[in-house]
Amino acid sequence: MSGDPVSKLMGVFDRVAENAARKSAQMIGRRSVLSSLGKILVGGAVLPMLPFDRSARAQGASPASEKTDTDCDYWRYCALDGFLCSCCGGSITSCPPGTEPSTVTWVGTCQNPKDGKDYMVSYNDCCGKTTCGRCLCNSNVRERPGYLLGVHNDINWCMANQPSMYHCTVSVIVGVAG
Ligand code: ABN
Repeated sequence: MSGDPVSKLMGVFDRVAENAARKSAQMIGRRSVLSSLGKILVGGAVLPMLPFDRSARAQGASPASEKTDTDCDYWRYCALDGFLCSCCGGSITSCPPGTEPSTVTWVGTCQNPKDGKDYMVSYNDCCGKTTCGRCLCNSNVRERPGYLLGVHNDINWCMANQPSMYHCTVSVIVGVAG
């Protein structure tokens, strides 16, 4: 070994590294390294094959039953064609101030996902102001053509009111199927 300080220092590093390598080789052993490597390889191959939940719920989407009364796909709006009164200063069952419910109406039958029951829903238009313009929904479950007026939703049901201006639509449960 040469006598300059840098070479001496490098020699010390070499010896420390060599000793550490020898010690770890004595303690760990080739078999244990191979077995750990094997576990990592098998785990990496099996993990992607495990089943996991790909549903919308698992990805954080709210289920249909959690829709609110300002969402068009809220269950009670299954046969509604019009503006939601819940978005227009009223609520799901009450007309906004300055308007009144239509005296004639149309009905739909919608299933509540929470209890699985079918409910008869009366869609009353609220009359007396110009159209609200917010939350336009158009769902037509079991809707029938215009000659079956009671189950046709594409009509201004304010026609029998005075004034007959259409503003928005409420959804009132009027019955439940046995
Ligand atoms: N029943 C809601 C509505 C009002 C006016 C025109 C079409 C539909």
